[in-house]
Amino acid sequence: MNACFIGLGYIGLPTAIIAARHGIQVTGVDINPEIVEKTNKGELHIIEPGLGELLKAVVGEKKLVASTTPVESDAYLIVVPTPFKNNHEPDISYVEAATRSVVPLLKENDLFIIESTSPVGTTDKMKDLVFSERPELKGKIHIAYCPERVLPGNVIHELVHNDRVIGGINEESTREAARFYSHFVKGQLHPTDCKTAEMCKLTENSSRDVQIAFANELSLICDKAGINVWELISLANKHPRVNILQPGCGVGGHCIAVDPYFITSEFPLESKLIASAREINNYKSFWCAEKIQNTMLRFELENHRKPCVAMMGLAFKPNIDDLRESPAKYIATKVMQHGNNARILFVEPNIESHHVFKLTPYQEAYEQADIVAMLVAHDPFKALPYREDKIILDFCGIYKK
Ligand code: SAJ
Repeated sequence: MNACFIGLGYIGLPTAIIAARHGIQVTGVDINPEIVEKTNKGELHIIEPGLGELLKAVVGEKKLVASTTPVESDAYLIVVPTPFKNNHEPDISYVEAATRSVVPLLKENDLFIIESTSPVGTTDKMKDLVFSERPELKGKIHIAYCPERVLPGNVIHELVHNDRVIGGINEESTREAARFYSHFVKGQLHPTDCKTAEMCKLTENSSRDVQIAFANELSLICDKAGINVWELISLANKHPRVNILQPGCGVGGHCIAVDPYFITSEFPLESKLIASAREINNYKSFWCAEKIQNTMLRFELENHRKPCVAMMGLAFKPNIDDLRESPAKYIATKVMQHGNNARILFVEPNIESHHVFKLTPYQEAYEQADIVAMLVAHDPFKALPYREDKIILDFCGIYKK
């Protein structure tokens, strides 16, 4: 069976590799010629543990070939980004462009699958686009929406073992899409229609955003009430049916912080809780920056000198090197802009260097700082002994104090 994956990013490339590992002849397509070139040399352009060896194997066996243009296949998978415009309107132009690129190649009995996180109704729109260009294919090809839910850093395992939702435009499409995934997915395949599958992906991530917003709101309340929010949540979670998540310095990444807008932009009157969760999580980052700045001012008033401040962590979540859409980066930037030449040390143990932030090793920064802002709960920070002689702003529960 031949499959053409359009989009060789954090999801498309690993999925193309796994499919190739399971006997599917794969063409991986990307508009970036450098990505195509690197992939054909068996070199990864993304960071994902264990994926490099698999890529080398499938490229060596010629089971995966990268190209800048799609080739005729039996199955086409759209795995391109779906960002949102600055008014939080979802942008499906990449999905549309990818769809248009394969329309001329489609033939009877082909399978067309969208994996990209999309606003509800996108698959139907792409179906209409295909059939308006190729009316003779109406009812002759299978079209489905099949979202992914893998966690960066654990992609290889989750691609194979996670359950998947298979949303066809009709039952036959659902069946054919499930047959395709059964080549390499060991998790359960759950059939449904394409709109429900689109909404399912948005629901999963919006539910998490709401849960995190609850934890962040608790942290603001506890700060005012003089209660240790970490102890409070730990005690509440002793209840057999309570599971409150952890406060942080905000919500980052291009999933949890983005997907809820796909719902609120389409259902603005109905999605009040989802919308306010976004506001709370965005406000938390602003609140953290304010707290650091106020602490710096108070230090200067009491000590008649400017403080040395350590900003511990820049990544968007613990123990990764990805700074995209990172709240910690936003906070570090705000503090740097208003630092009125206080000495600010930036720490990110998962990257070597950064083009904006001059990095300091975390032990050195911790030692030198008067004020320590714990922004991201990276494991190495948990080994740093708590120091009563420093002002520690623990936004992510390193010490749970
Ligand atoms: N966060 C908190 N407190 C928590 C958990 C997370 O503040 O208790 C923050 C993190 O620091 C981070 C953000 O939320 O800034 C998102 O973190 P995440 O743990 O949700 O990780 P993601 O965004 O890499 O992965 C999520 C996952 N979705 C769910 O858990 C429902 C993953 O399964 C999805 O595949 C991924 O989004 C995606 O691509 O949609």
